[in-house]
Amino acid sequence: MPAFFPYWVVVLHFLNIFLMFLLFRSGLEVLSAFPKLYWHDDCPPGREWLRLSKKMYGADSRRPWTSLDEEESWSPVVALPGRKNLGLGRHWHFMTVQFWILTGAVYVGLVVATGYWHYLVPTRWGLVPDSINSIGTYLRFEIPPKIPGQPFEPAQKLAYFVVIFLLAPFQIATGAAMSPSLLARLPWYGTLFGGKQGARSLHFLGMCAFASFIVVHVFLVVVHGLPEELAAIVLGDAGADRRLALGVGLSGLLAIVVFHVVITWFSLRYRRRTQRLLGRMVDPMEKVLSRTASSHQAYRQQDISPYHRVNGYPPPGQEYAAMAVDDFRDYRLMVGGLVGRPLSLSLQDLRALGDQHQVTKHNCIQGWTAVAEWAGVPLARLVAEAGPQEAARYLVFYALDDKGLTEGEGRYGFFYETIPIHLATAPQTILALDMNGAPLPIEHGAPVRLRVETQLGFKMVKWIAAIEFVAGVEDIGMGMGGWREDQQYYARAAGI
Ligand SMILES: Nc1nc2c(c(=O)[nH]1)N[C@H]1C(S)=C(S)[C@@H](COP(=O)(O)O)O[C@H]1N2
Ligand SMILES: [Mo]
Repeated sequence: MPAFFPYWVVVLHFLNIFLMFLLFRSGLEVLSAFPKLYWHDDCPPGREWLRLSKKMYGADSRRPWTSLDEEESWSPVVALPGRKNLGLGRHWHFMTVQFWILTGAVYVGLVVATGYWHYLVPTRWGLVPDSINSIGTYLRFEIPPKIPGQPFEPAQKLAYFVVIFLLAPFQIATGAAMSPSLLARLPWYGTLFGGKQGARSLHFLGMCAFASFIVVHVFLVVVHGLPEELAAIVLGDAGADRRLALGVGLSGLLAIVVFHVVITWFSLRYRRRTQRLLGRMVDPMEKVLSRTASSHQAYRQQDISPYHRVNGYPPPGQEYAAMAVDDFRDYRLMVGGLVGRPLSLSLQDLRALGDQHQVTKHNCIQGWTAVAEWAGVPLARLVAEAGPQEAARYLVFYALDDKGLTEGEGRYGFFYETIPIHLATAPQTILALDMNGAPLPIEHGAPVRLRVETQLGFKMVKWIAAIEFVAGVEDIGMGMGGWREDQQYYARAAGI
């Protein structure tokens, strides 16, 4: 039998504290972008079971609003980095989660290899009544006895087991169930959790469970006798020098606090650098998911959401309004760049290129979802028609909405996004002309919008004016791969 607190437990326990706090704070940042929780993927305004925002927008509101208006600015004291930085919060979350899973895997590996699992894994049902007894003992303000020959009392062992072997995997599973690529590839996986909104809600409740565990855990460590317990978990030996243990323990906690202060400040001060640095660790993981996944969604007509949120205000100009009253008769989609055959296509030309229907689920990066039927031209047809040159690697979609005019908030420029050519030719990538059996409504992107069903919503450019084939995205806009990447520091990778 190993010592009760071998060094690897001490080290991994500390690493876990360090990573968990990063996950808590960055998770709250993600939540702040859509601080509402639902049990159904239709998620209409007003039907949320939890709303952490005072703002209310009705589905029937007369004042135009978009989902970005629902975003809240949370303090950097609670959220990482705070102040409406969804893109950077996601970066921190996805960077950290890789290390957290690795830490967990190493821990479980060692727990199994060393036989430490005897202390953590219940091997007889009697542990349950014993745990209830233990809790009763605590409620009489006494400390229950340890299991003979083991470091923990029964309720403690059971709680650790539940947290390590049930709650942690549950958080990973519900987290994965929010990835649009994964959901597009394996829609059944989402249904295990009641859809993406179910997964969001459960992921949030899982976080609450983790937080409650930590509070009770710390409280009971104090109750059990802080000096010895601290010596045990900091130095691996309950009999070790207490002052040393206190010193090391406090230094560890202080180091975590200082680290958080520094990265929060850095993230807010140097947003572009943070986006690039963390992107280097997040993009490869996203690539693995996004590369292998292609969308095969086939929801039924009755799954179509009665209410579909809007993100992005329509183009405000006279020119667009004039085109719209004319049912876009004068509209032309320009296709150019590194192609053999530049094109200029009217809506009629586009309709002649194909008519693909699909009922799919939209995943906005903020967290909301909605199911709709989209119909239009497979983008692969248009790519074939234009004949990309050897050097063409990305497609740029230029839109008609100037965000400086429609949104402000210090952001400016016409909306655009890029996608790699392999996504352009994916089976459910279409230029949509119709939504739910009618021509695209203005707010959803009339006359033409992109649908790339493995990606987050921000890639699906509405009000498309032109498509350009390019070798790289560095020279487009600010070079980060799209307007939201440039201006809101989102990841270019949009499969998670
Ligand atoms: N031109 C343009 N396209 C855009 C946006 C925008 O602001 N402008 N917002 C994007 C985002 S973030 C999302 S979630 C979807 C929303 O599509 P919907 O309004 O049809 O629901 O459009 C995307 N396409
Ligand atoms: Mo979005």
